[in-house]
Amino acid sequence: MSWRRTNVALFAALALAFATGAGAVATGTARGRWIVVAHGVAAVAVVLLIPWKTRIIRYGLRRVRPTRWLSLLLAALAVTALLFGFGYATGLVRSVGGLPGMWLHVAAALALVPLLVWHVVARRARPRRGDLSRRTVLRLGGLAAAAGALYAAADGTVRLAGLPGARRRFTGSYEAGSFQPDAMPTTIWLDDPVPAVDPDRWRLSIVDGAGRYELTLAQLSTSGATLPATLDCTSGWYAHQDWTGVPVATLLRDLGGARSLFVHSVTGYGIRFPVEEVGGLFLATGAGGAPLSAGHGYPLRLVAPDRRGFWWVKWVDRIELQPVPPWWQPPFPVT
Ligand SMILES: Nc1nc2c(c(=O)[nH]1)N[C@H]1C(S)=C(S)[C@@H](COP(=O)(O)O)O[C@H]1N2
Ligand SMILES: [Mo]
Repeated sequence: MSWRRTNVALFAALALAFATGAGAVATGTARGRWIVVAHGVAAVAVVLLIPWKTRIIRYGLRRVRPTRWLSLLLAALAVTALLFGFGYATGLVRSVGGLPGMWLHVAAALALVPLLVWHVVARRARPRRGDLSRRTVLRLGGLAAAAGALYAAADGTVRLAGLPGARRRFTGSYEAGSFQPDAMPTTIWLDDPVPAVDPDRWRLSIVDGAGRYELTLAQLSTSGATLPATLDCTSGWYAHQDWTGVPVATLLRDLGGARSLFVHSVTGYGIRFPVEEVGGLFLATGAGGAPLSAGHGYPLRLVAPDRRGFWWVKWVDRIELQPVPPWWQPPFPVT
């Protein structure tokens, strides 16, 4: 492959890997399975391009540019992201020094984005006539086909060899502590502290079309409804639990033309749901027949089936119907 085509193909593969990676983190239903597969195929395409890119890099290093260290750092981060990605996907390397491999994978990928943008701008090549030629399209198609075939072969090998990677959920997560809430990891999205909530003073505020009212923990605990649902954290683990608590819809007296439901935590964390989803939401006071632990959201946490873990707000103290449109919720919460 020519240098130009190699660089264009590599950029396309990296851009696809980034987009599908973000998509994989957002998806919580089996319909999103193809995003995770496309992420793997894009990663294999990057690997296939390494021999060609290596030649370009060797040549480029003959010119002594002060910025070459940035380019080399970019290459190192890309290789790091690939290694942790494949390590996690196969199950061969699931953590390093106590840090989840998925977390390291995402950290390396996010760190390389600004460097990649700089690199593409600083070393840009002007588009040429032949860039969209039949030959280029055929080459790119060939690369995509090869990457797809190699991905399928690698996936089959992981299954045949019985590697841990074969037991992942469609999101890429590994099972951890199903039906044993005490064995389930506790995860904080960014920087929340685990709050000490005084159950006697704690109240759930409900704001709906009919106004505001409050419930005590004792009042919420009488329901005894249960809901089996799977918590799937974007850091790469999932757990099935039988949650006990109250369906959110039974607490809302009047939707009053609201467009979203804001679920607020004692810590200040909060998530906004489209009002169409309130029928599936559940507020849990317990899991596995016992009250929630402090780490898992005592006294009350949200259960949002088909949504990834960061939507499952812990230590909930207020649910509020609002006229605010649901897209006001960023795809990944910022705090
Ligand atoms: N208030 C609050 N709720 C939160 C979080 C948080 O940081 N703060 N983390 C979320 C994330 S990322 C996940 S995966 C789940 C983890 O739930 P667990 O700790 O009970 O396993 O809680 C979610 N709810
Ligand atoms: Mo999470």
